Amino acid sequence: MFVKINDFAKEWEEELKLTEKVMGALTDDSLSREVIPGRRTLGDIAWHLVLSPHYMTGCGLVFDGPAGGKEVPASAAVIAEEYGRISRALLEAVKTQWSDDSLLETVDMMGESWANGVTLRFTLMHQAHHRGQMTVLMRQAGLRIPEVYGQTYDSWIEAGMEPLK
Ligand code: NI
Repeated sequence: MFVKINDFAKEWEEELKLTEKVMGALTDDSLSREVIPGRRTLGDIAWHLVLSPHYMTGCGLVFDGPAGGKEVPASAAVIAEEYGRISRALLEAVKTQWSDDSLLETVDMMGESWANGVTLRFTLMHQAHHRGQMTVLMRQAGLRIPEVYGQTYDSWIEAGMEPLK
């Protein structure tokens, strides 16, 4: 869990930039790529990452949700733009509305009592989880994957190196 606002802020700033790189590589056509037929699409997962920071309002933070509500936009650019806005709105709300003590306060989350610092950690990990799902679907959709935590197949090739298997 996070016990210092500053620690969360530093990690979230880095992570939101990685997520923005992934969101920025989406195309409108790729949004309909499904995990398996009839299940979540790449657009659904991307929009889930736009919606989910707003769940932190359940812990008492106040900031606007994404424009358009739960409906997944048809435009990859709109999804990327809304992600950038809401991820920074969450950061700003945490920095201006909470103190380090707020991170120790508990709130009922999914039937359990969670400290706000735990919920922030969950939010960060949850984003990384779905971002990983996105990069697989993006590769399957023929898109170039940006580097997230290391080099990609394409960047190995461009560096004149043998891609790792
Ligand atoms: Ni989720």
